[in-house]
Amino acid sequence: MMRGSRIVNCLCGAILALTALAVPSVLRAQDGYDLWLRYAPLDGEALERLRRLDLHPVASDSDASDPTVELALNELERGLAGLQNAPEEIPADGTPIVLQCDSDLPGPSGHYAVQPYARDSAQGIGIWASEPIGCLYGAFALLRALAQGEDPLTLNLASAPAMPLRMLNHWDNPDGHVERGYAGRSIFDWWRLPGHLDQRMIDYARANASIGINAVVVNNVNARAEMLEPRYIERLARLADAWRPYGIRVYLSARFSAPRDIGRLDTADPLEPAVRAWWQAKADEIYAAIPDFGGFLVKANSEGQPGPQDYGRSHADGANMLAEALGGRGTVIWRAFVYSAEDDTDRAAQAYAEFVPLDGQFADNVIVQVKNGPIDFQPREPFHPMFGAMPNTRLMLEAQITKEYLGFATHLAYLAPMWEEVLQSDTGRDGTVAQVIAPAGMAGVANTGSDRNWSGSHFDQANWYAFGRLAWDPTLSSADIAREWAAQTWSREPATLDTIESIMMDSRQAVVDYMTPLGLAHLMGTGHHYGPALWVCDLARPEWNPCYYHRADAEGIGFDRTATGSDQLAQYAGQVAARWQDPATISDDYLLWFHRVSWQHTTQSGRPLWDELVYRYDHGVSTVDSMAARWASLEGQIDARRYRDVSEYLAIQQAEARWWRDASIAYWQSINGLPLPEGSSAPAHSLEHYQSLTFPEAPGDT
Ligand code: BDP
Repeated sequence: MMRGSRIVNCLCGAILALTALAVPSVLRAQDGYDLWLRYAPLDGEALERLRRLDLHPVASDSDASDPTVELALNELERGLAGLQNAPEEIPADGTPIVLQCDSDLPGPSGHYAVQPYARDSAQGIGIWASEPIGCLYGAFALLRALAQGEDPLTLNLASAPAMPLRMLNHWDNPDGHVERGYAGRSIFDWWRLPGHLDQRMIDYARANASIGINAVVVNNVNARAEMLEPRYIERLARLADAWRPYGIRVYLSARFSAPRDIGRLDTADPLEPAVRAWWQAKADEIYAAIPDFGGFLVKANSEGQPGPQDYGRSHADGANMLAEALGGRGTVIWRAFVYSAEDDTDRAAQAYAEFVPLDGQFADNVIVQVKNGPIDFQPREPFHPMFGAMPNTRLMLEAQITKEYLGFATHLAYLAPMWEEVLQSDTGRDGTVAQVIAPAGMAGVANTGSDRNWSGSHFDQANWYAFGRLAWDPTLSSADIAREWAAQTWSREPATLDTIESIMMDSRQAVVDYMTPLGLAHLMGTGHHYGPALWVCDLARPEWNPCYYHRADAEGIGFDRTATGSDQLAQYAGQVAARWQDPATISDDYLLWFHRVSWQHTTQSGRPLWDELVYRYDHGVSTVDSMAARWASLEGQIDARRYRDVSEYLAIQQAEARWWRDASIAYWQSINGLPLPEGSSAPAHSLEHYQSLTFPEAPGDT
């Protein structure tokens, strides 16, 4: 680095420092685009320390020309400059951050160690990895720690991903509509690709790499066959090239009937040689353009999608046919989210019934992807009974980052506590869910869109972040993740962080309480899933109706999944089932999920069910009020624009929590005729009013 440029640096630094005096850095205008990668200037001792050390990244000769190592160096420069409020220039001397990316450090792909070292009289920080991507992850880990004000000379960060696939599933259609998307249009601009690559595609890859995400399915599981046509393969190749240095492999959702839809065959039967040959040729064509193509994600024989059962074949027949086409080059991810139009058994039992008998029949490069719970991404579900029940099949967890059933982007709901709950669940068979999925991975249905802040709300960025962090290390606590995210995204001020963390940690249970307390599920509006619709009972298929799930009448409420009902409880290991077997002892969280009880049933709180239900609704509403009040206490601590964005969304959430509470209570009272418990206020409107509301403009529909 030339001295001359240092002098210029110093002048620039002085100008920036003056600006910083005028507006404290924490209050400078933010629009959310930078996500958790703001690298906002440090202050006090943490800033002094960094300036004293004068850190500068260098790579060993053998690594220097690798594009991923170059990204790591650039990121360190950018981060250090931001944190020190200094221009992005490499100092001539100072303390080196030495990247050694071809070391013999043992561990799975992506692992790294970040530690200070002393050699002779020189000291430095080392980032050790056995491949470039480990160095990039290590660089992000170092910056994450520095951004939280930590001392680089006392750091000892050694980490390895807990599972190989840390994946986002985009439910984005090629026309730009995002199914269940609440953040605008798709971020993938197929129209201008491959000629033009939007900068957002780089910023997106960088954000993913910063949290260890290494796989992206770019299109909706309700897939269009045209995504497999040459013109899309060419566009996907441009994305794959751009994302490769960030360690991200691209995947496609494949429509099972593609050989018929676009291949001019008259069948898609997986045992038909012409069909097998078509997929083989398609796979070869994709690999010619994208040598590290990840593979196919398939939704088959589910909600009207085509699949092998259309030809009397099994899920294993279908998955194995595609697995053979990919060969050792890629993976088939076959979704277990199935329930049948003809099957009138409990929907919660159907995936297990279809898949568990197939255990051991799937090819080695097939992974079966299972949603966290047995129904469908509800605010709270028990873990899916398939976890632990297929010891000879690799199972992957599917979580929904986009909040289809938790208030869209306008409700603040931090989802990590929900994922923590499922990951830590003991299956009673093969360890915890986190242990069961360790050989495969985790997929999250993405919440990104064209909105400037990416996720539709500032706080929904935390769900993207937490998903990546938990997929990397499912033993992290949701509270710790909330705090580290908030420190990078909002402010490092401890009192502000306490407040933000407390809001986040209360938020998911609040949604459960005002929407679907005590184990209730699927009471949302038809189609768009916005708002309460508990009364809907006339849709063609029984399991599309809220009344199918709550089963309320004058006597009682809840779904009996014990031996006297659907017996779905028997799909769990004995010790797990035993915990949920008895309505007198089961946790209130799962009561109405597994049991049908009278309105007078005594709950764990000691209150009768009806009183407890109303108590929970009230509690959900008052928690949101308190979240809004806590946020209001931060005025002046947070930059004005984001402060206002969040305040306005919280006001929407306050109103909608009341709407959920009031509509629900009005409906239950129309069924049970019971008076409200003492001190609880009557719904603001009549049941008919709530039933009359329609929302043609609700986003994200199918
Ligand atoms: C449901 C969504 C629907 C998805 C489906 C799935 O409402 O849009 O297609 O999940 O996961 O929750 O396939």
